[in-house]
This record gives sequence, structure tokens and C-alpha cells, in this order.
Amino acid sequence: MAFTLPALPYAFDALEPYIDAQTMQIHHDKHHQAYVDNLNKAIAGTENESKPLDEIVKIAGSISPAVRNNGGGHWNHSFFWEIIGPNAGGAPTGDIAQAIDAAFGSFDTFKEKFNAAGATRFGSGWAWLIVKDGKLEVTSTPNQDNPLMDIAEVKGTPVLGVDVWEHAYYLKYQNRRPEYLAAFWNVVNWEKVATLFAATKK
Ligand code: MN3
Repeated sequence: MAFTLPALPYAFDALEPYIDAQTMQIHHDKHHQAYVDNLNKAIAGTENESKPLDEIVKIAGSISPAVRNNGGGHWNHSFFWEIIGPNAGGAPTGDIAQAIDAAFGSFDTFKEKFNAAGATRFGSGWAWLIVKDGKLEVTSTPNQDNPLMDIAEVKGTPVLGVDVWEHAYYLKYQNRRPEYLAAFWNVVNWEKVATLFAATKK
């Protein structure tokens, strides 16, 4: 069964002024679509064709570069559209807020660490908040790798992530990746992050 592009759960302009409509449209309709199409091509006629995406991602490093890049691209973007949204941002509450305080000392310290992970990821990649051995950690991955992959340097379950490829911000922020990262906090869907965090405890 071929993978398909999930619909964006809000309008392209819903994240204005933090992430502009044109970036969202190209990012979702062109970039994400290309990962889906190329993943389908890479697994067509192979034993991986019938596997769910989560399973493919976990073994992506041992399948092929095409599956690693495009399977990761499909997983990462599907995740990203869900953990951002309109009428979002601010500070987390509840269990996830307590866990962030416990792991990093404060929400502000966590944001600094996450932003630094995104800003210092050379070239293209992602910064992540993951659950590893029951604890929150910040990490980053190159290209379309993610912490679920067999080849990840730091493995864990992502509960928040940010795309720091230039295609995610260049139209509005050009070379100013830190400005994009600062704006990102206005669109974080903490309800979704809290749900993902709760799921890691089951
Ligand atoms: Mn992207």
C-alpha cells in the first residue's frame, strides 16, 4: 500500500505571521509530497512495501539511503504539522511542564537548549525534544534522520521537533535561522506535545 500525503490540519496562512503561507504551501504540497513519492518509489516491489511507516523508520538505516532520506522525510513532516498549529504557543502546563522543569531546570533553559540545538545543526536537519529512558532530552539529527532510526546517535521518542532545513524558513527569514526558531515557540501545539509525552509512559 502506497503512502499518501496527509492533509495539513489547518490553512496555509493559519500560522501567520510566524510561518508564512507561501512557505507552508510549498513545504507541505511540494517538499513533503516529494518525500512521499520518493519513499513509495524506493519501497515499491520490496518486502518493505507493506510495512507501516514507524517500522520502516526504525530500520531505515539498514535499508537504503533513499528509504532513510524519504521515509525520514515523510515521518518527520507528518509529525511536524501536528506539533505546530494556530492559536498555540505560550508555555506548557501539566505533566509535560513538570518534566521539562525537572530535566532542564526551567522552561526558558529548555528553550535555550532546544534553540541552540537547532541553530548549531550544520546544514539541514532537525532539533528534537525526546523521551529517552523515561527522561526528556534535547538532541538534533542531520538531513531527514530522526531519533527513532537505527542509525541515530541519540535514540528516543520525539515529542517535539523543529525543521531547520532552509526550505522551512528561507522565504521569510532568509539566513536568520535563530529568528525562525524564536518565532517557532508561538506555534507549538503543547496539547499535542502533552499527548505524545503521555503516550511514552504507557
Ligand atoms: Mn521540511
